[in-house]
Amino acid sequence: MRIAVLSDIHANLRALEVVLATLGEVDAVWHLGDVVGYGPDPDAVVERLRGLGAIGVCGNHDTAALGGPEIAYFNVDARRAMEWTRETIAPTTREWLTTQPERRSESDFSLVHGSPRDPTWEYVTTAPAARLGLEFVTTPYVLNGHTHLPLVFRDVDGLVETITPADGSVLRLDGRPVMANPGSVGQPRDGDPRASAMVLDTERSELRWYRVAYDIAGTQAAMRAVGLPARLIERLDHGL
Ligand SMILES: [Mn+2]
Repeated sequence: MRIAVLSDIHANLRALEVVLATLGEVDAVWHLGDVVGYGPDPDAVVERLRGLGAIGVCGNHDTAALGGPEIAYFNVDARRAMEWTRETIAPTTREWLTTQPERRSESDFSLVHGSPRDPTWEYVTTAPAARLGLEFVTTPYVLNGHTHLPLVFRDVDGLVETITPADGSVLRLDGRPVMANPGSVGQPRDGDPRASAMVLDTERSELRWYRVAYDIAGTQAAMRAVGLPARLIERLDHGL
């Protein structure tokens, strides 16, 4: 099976469509949360994922969109965008978001937004944090998002190594514990404004990363049209 692994789409439909076209034929779509928030197309993105039969987990922006207390911890721009998201989303979007669990496991893979220890909030950016997360699950592999950074931690005989995947990078899954982050479809933060995504090939036991250029100006125009914060619009140019 070829499985698209998408995280932090953040209501960016243009980025999502180009990513799906680039990844090509897939047998399944797994998402790692933060489907909505920041971006201008929450209903259309959820509709698209629903149509694809995507399964996944909720992120902190998804639970905030449902009225959760997470919004209190957002910065001023994220909060304004979330208030708009809450007012905008259709009942069907709300229903779909409600069905997304905090964590799920699919064969050898645990899916979470932040980390296995704290699916809602923990940002895994260091090897020690990854080690604690990997100890928390019974599957060899963890797929996570939240940081918006394509990043891999692999436990090599008790030493956790850090790998920063680029476009086209391939990681072979050989049984050693791995925590892998596809990066963000809708709001990359590693300085590369292109959408980031990953494909899991279960026959070959490998992960492959993709970076995909999309119509950033189109997303920015859509954000401007609904009055989303200027700083959120601008950061898409820089991938920050
Ligand atoms: Mn996010």
